[in-house]
Amino acid sequence: MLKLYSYFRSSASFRVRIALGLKGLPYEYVGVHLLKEGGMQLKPEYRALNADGVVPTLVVDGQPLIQSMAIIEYLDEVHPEPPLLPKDALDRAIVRGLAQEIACEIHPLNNLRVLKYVKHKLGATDEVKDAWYKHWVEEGFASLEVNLSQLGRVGRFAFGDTPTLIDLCLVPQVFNAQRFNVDMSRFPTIAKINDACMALEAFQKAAPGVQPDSE
Ligand SMILES: N[C@@H](CCC(=O)N[C@@H](CS)C(=O)NCC(=O)O)C(=O)O
Repeated sequence: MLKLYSYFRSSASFRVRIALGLKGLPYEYVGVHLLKEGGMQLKPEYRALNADGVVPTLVVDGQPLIQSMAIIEYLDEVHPEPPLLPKDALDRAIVRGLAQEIACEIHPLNNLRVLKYVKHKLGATDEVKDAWYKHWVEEGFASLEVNLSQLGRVGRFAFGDTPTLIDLCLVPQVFNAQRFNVDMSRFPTIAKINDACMALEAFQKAAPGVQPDSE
């Protein structure tokens, strides 16, 4: 009953794929090519599901759900095991805050439509566009690295010894950072958490390289 509209390289889709994998939920994968024909996400058929023209969209029994963080929280509420948020309200706020450092502070600045605007409307060269991308990842990762260390709750994963919403956001953002040659040795805590996550099957199966629409 679950249908995921996704693009293999989309980090927001990657987050949801990890959640589905950790929860062991089967789903139908529908590839939405973000580049072909100017972007299939901008076609009226897709915008009828998600007016923003972005992936992912998860259709649950015919109801489209948008926004990866809301989708993940929905999945966590309906399928509580394994939990992706801590039980304690204060801990939950901490986890949401660190996850949102990635989802709200880094990712929106580097989204495809932002990069397209910077390049095609503002006339940035590829070098300038890539510098823009790296700048916001490096600035965001620098803050996240400090926050994770100061908080002192890093275990095997970002918050303790089981994956949480933070890890679901961190791994796809590291994947993107590596594509843009960000030097991850500057962020040893984030790099270590990424390695621990990528040892898990749910993260491996959600990775861009093994999706049905992977190129
Ligand atoms: N805040 C949204 C972001 C979704 C988003 O920006 N998705 C990107 C791929 S990671 C996208 O579809 N971009 C298409 C575009 O910019 O044209 C979420 O978390 O679901």
